[in-house]
Amino acid sequence: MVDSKESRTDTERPVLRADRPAFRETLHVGRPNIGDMERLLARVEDALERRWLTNRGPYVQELEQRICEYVGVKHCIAVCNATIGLELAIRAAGLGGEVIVPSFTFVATAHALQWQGITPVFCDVDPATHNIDPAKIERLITPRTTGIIGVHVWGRACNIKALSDISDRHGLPLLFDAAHAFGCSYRRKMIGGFGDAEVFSFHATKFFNTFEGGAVVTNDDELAETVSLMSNFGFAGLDNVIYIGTNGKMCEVSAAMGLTSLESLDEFISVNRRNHQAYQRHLDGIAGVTMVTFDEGERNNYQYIVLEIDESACGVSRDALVEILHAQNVRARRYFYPGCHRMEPYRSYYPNAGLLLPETECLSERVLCLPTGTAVSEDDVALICAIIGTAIEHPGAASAACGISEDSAT
Ligand code: T4K
Repeated sequence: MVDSKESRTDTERPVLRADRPAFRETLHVGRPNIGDMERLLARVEDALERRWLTNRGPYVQELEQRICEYVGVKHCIAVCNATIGLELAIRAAGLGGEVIVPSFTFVATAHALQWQGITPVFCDVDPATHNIDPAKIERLITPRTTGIIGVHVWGRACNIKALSDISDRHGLPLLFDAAHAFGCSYRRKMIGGFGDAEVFSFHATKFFNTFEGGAVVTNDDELAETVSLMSNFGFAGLDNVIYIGTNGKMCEVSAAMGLTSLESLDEFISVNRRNHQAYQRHLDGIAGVTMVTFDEGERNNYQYIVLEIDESACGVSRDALVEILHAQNVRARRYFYPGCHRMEPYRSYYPNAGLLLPETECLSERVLCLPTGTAVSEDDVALICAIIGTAIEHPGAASAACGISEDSAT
């Protein structure tokens, strides 16, 4: 990080050089937020003294209770990560055959199906929301369809009403990959209680983290019971296994981190919101750069700073901009490039899937994510935006100065 005095001077329009990046230390998308370390270490010490380290220990139970209260949902099953959480929810909801999902998501959403021999049927997204487009779902329903999974991309809720109507009309279970959406709401109700179940991620890169972790949340008693049993090998009491299961349990140290992170949740959100507003201010008016915004009437966690780069309007491609930012030690990310349908095994199974996914294809060529969170200051944001400004005003010079070939500048 540059010191604040230097960054203020530089932000007017920094001179970009490959041998002296604007940031001395790399800025990452997904740098973990850490709460009160002393409280965390005290909890870890307690767990060690108790010698109760996993298998739904007291911290896990407390975290589950706190999440139920925060989200306003009946059941929370804490799990070791959201990918396993999705697999559990999918299996417990009885999905098989084909399931309709967006391709514009982290590959875990599709893998959680394919891992169990279920075919993900990719649906295009609405370019305005980046979420699955309800208007394109029904044409994908076949006799083999057993469910729909919506993804609340960037924490912005799917069109839950439209998805629920489709699910009701066709008698299809509806799940949500809510990996991005802890702390967010839809129509003033916290995400977590919609559909048959929702799955949060508490991975280190999420604004609220348990190192690795996640949770399946639901208001359905039976589904909750099944997920809970399946997450513990299917054990329903000592020596009595009643389902196929896996080991999806969260451990006590992760839950200790979760309880500690929860105590700083408001602070994490307010820093993210501050940074989001700073990005908006600094990027305002740069032609060809559009920032994903959030409905201020809803609760948001603002954990993703997402830009869409329109090369025809700004003269620089998204990929060239990413290269320039990387050369300046800003590790911008191209989530979710190139889309699940262009990753294995899906691109081999469905080589022509892109024909039905024009919005996904277009979006995955335009989107980039920038660093935020408690490791990123407002001065950092100003400097990142100034780098983007320079790159767009002088693309050739910026690329050359960053040691990037002229060809990749556009
Ligand atoms: N569904 C959706 C829609 C998701 O986005 C995700 C995960 C899932 C499901 C599955 O959830 P989990 O099973 O993970 O709970 C990262 C995260 O690993 C992944 O959790 C997240 N989405 C995805 C969007 O981003 P990568 O492959 O980009 O991670 P990686 O290792 O490149 O880390 C990202 C950046 O974070 C790096 O530049 C460095 C920084 N970082 C990372 C870690 C782990 C740190 O500074 N400290 C750290 O400890 O996937």
